[in-house]
Amino acid sequence: MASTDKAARRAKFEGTWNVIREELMDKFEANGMPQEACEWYGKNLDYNVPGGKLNRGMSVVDTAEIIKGRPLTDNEYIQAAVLGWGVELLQAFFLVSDDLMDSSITRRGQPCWYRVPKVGFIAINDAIMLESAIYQLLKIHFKREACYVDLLELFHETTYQTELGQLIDLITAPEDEVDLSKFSLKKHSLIVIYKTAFYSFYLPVALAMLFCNIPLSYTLPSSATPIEPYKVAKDILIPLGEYFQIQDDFLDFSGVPAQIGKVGTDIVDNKCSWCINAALADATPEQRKILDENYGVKPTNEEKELARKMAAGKNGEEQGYLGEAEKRVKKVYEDIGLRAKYAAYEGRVYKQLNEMIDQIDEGAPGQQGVLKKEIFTSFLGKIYRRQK
Ligand code: GPP
Ligand code: MG
Ligand code: MG
Ligand code: MG
Repeated sequence: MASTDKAARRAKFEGTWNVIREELMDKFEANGMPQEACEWYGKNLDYNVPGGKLNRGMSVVDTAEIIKGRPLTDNEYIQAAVLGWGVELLQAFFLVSDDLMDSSITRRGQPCWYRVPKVGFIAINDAIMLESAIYQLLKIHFKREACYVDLLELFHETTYQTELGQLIDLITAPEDEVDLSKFSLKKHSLIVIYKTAFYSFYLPVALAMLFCNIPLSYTLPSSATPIEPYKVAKDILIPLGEYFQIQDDFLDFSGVPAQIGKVGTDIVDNKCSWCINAALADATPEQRKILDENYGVKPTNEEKELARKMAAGKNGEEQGYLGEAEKRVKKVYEDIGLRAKYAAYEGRVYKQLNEMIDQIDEGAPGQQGVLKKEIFTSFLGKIYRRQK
């Protein structure tokens, strides 16, 4: 896809946000909420929903067009965009909550919502309201459609899966008890499939498939064996989502705030990240000792104070600062050659995913209403070698 085409598609999708925002505000105001509350809700929506990469939301629209094999009509576009913004609202709900749980500093290049003056723990209710907004929108746009219950179930099931993932992410990373022997790549895989892959990859595609009335099973002329398209999609999208979260883990270590829009917290937060697991696999006894002693160790108040001063008037925390313990862990990562290990992993997984995608049976040329390779290659293209 040419870059201007990409920009135009993004602009079109972004253009639907105002309509959707108005609908949510109207619903809110119809409950007789005071002016002050309307302003708060509007700010919650504006601060947390539209400012991301929008890959998940736009994928719903893109996938629907690929399945139909033609541009969507104006009505279809609005409906698909509602599903896309539903995924973005779900993501906003997760991120506002996740930043509280991870004690994160910045998100999308600005302070996390809970750190905005006057917000604090009100962010918990705001997050829940972002989730409710999904169901307000589905009711307005899909109540009379045959796919309504399937859409509801899919959003609910995916939310549940993500909460399972978040739970194991959190309990594998206790604040007061660092024990690296509890980590493994197998545990990491389970965490990231649940906390990220279902909602970020399977959800947008499955929503588009339901929207396009793709049945649970169909048979193509090339083979008598029925195809189960939701299973085929899941079998590719879950490993794709796992790869995406490994990128997120790697960027948490290697990315700078100006590039990734957030300050990495995985080392200090004692997370079962891909990086620590990959490092543990190759660490010498000396390196292992450094990791044991420094992983999950918070910066001291003196280190924080110094970082603030060094940031010369700017908010030191938001620029990102490293405590001595975190620096030692990062030095071991560098000495072990984590960057090269990651590059090798990325090359391998990219090849494997392309091979899996190549197996998809698309039926006759131009056949509509079936799975197409392009659904998956476009996703892979969007994330391959991403830097943010
Ligand atoms: C990302 O993990 C996972 C989520 C955003 C899911 C949160 C789920 C909830 C039920 C709240 P992460 O902490 O690595 O993301 P980031 O690096 O962006 O903070
Ligand atoms: Mg986080
Ligand atoms: Mg988290
Ligand atoms: Mg992360």
